[in-house]
Amino acid sequence: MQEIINAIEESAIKIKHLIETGDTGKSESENSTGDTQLKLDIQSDEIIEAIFKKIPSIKSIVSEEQDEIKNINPNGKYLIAYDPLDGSSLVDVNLSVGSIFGIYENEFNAKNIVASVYVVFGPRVEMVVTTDDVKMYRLLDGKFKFIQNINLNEKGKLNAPGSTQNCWAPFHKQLIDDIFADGYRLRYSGGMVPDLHQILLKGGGLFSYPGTSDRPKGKLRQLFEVFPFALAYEKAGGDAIDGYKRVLEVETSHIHDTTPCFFGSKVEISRVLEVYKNNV
Ligand code: FDP
Repeated sequence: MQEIINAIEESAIKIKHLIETGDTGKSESENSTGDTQLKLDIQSDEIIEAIFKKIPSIKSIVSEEQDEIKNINPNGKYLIAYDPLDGSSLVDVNLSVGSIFGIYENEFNAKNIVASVYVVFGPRVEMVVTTDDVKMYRLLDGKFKFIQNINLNEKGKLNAPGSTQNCWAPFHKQLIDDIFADGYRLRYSGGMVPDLHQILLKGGGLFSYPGTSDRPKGKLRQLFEVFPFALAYEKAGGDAIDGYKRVLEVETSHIHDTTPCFFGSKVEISRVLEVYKNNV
């Protein structure tokens, strides 16, 4: 596992340089989910793939930017699903973005996730590694240094509601309105990595990306985005659900499947469950 973490550190240093100097324009192509790929998406993907290909313990990789799983080492132990540059459309306005990695064994599905890593590229570069606990590192003088363990409080103060309000179900809108009415503050940049990182570091709250009228299964991808953060939230003492159950119990039938998702501290997630159970 350590060689994978080292590889992610190496890729993060290269991607930081790419973000700082690269072209933020669109490419000619779309990814499997139908998003127009930016040149930065493709270049970040190439950086990570080239580094992962040198790691003997990696059996297979699959990127959000690609259609298929790539088998690298038949004797490798780990399978890695990654989103090379999540929120890449925010680079041109100089907001934070991130890379997300889900590390699996045997098969790409929630039951088999054994670790996750995300890197936040903001004013600082930080890497959060989840195994049995959640550890944050910061890039200082060219090296990642351990800063702190991350633990969520029982209840937080932030609310990050995703998607477009006119596509929300009425009961979901009511839930979000009620949370704000109770004094929660809006924190939503449109980048999943910094938005979830903020809630983790500020002690708690709720991030939601529900099923909507235009996307009944939500927008966020299970293997590349939802499961890696679900592991981090659970190990930090919070929860991650699809409205009804743990997202780490959601089945995957295709590598690019999406799922509605809610990440937060215990109190906020119980509140979501309470509302959703009456609205199946
Ligand atoms: P993006 O499409 O810019 O890559 O991964 C998808 C994502 O960003 C997340 O980072 C973010 O949380 C979400 O989309 C934002 O979607 P909405 O604008 O629909 O809320």
